[in-house]
Amino acid sequence: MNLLICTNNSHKVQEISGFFKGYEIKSFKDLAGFKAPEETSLFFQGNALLKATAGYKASGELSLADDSGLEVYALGLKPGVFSSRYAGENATDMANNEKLLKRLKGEKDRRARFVSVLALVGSKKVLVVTGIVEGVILEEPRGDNGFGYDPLFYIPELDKTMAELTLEEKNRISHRGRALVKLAEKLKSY
Ligand code: ITT
Repeated sequence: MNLLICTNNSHKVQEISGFFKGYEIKSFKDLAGFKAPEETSLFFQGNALLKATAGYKASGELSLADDSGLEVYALGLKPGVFSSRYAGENATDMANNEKLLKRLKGEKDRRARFVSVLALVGSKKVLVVTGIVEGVILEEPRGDNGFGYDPLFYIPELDKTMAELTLEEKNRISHRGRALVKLAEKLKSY
């Protein structure tokens, strides 16, 4: 069975692949000449469906997209769908993290959550699931694993940031991991 993971983010491919043992995995990077669609929706669901639908049209294979982001309560749930572009188009993770720390300077309420919406598009039907993990934004980064805002995202129950977790540990508690568990359940009767 083939699965197209509709992303250009190699970290997402790594995290998602672990849930699809036995599948032949490809991503957008394997589709010659393919250009990922612009993420024009203001909702995770909308962008996940845009990416999964574009992947399915281009490949004809079962296509799974993740649209995800960080929602910070004191910032009115920003950066949200703009998480990867917070410090500008093509911003680096470091620039995004620096902007976040600047925006939260002096802020006492540092609660935040990661949200992942997965959309699966295939010949039979469309599945959409959501996963969430709650945490707190630290004042300084900690840890080298993961990507994006992981070094700033502290999980009190584990006394670790997301970037201090192994891939397996992150998948067990992360927004994406939680959404993938829900998707696996739905896939049983796909
Ligand atoms: P694709 O659109 O190609 O999948 P992307 O990284 O641009 O790749 P999104 O548009 O869904 O993906 O943006 C997600 C951003 O949210 C991501 O770049 C990070 O800044 C942040 N993010 C999402 N999940 C994260 C995670 O597990 N750890 C840290 N940051 C995360």
